[in-house]
Amino acid sequence: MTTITLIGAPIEEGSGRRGAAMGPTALRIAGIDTVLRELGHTVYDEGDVKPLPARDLANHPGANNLQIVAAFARALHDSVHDTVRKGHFPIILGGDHALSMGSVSGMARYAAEVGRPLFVLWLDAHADFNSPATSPSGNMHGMPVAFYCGKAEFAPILPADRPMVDPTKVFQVGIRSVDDREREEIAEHGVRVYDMRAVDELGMAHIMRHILDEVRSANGLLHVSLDVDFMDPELAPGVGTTVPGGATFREAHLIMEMLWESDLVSSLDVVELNPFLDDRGKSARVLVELTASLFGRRVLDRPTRSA
Ligand code: B3U
Ligand code: MN
Ligand code: MN
Repeated sequence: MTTITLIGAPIEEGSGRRGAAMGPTALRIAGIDTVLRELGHTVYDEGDVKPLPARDLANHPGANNLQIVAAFARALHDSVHDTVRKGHFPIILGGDHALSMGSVSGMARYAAEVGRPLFVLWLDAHADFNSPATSPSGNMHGMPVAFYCGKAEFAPILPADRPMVDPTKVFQVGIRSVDDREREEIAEHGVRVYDMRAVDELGMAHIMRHILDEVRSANGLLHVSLDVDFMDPELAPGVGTTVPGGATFREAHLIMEMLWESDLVSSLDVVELNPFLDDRGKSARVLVELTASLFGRRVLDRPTRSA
């Protein structure tokens, strides 16, 4: 059984609209701690991280709300790193996807300390590989992957000599909305993209087996970052950037069940939930159900994981 620490990150300034700051509360109300305890895990809730506004950074025309985004990134970098060093599994309750600048960087620091490669499974409609120079919107929730891979020019949000993630160890699944410059960047840096067409042609199980085999054979740590818009808007409408043609209920649960069986996952972000746009808590409940599947809830016992 796992010892889990919940870390709330009520950031919405990385997205272009209000509402995602209510995400951590909605996930708590939907009972994320209770389902994990019912599965036999030990759960601590740290409450919400306290951002310290990053007044050392100047405003940047290509990076909206840079100071507050940086403040959350710094706070999360430290708290995720501290949590995982204690031997706990961090679950970051978002909050918009800019928070992954901090959470993934904190995991990269830990991975470097223990001498293991960090892999990232990015479940999203978007590639989030923009930078202040390429972003069409300036919204920093479209930039975290380029940031934690160190592949674009950013203000000094975190130290420039921190461990970066190798972009060829980032697996993006469910992608269906990519900007022109972003498309060039992900190809140039070798990000491993399984777009929705790949999901349709190959099937989710095949893709996941491939990813998990690679992480296992490299003795890697695996950080999972789940953006609500990965799922089809019919299933999870509570997000500011819905894109049609997303993952189904079964595809999303299959991923989570395979992740649990793999025993490879070290950390999780649940991001972009906007309760203001949700349909009576529907998306929050779906996210809690998916988290339960990632932590061992299943229909039938299947002989794979030993723990
Ligand atoms: N690629 C666009 C839109 C976007 C990215 N991520 C989200 N939206 N959630 C951008 O603004 O970077
Ligand atoms: Mn995203
Ligand atoms: Mn997205």
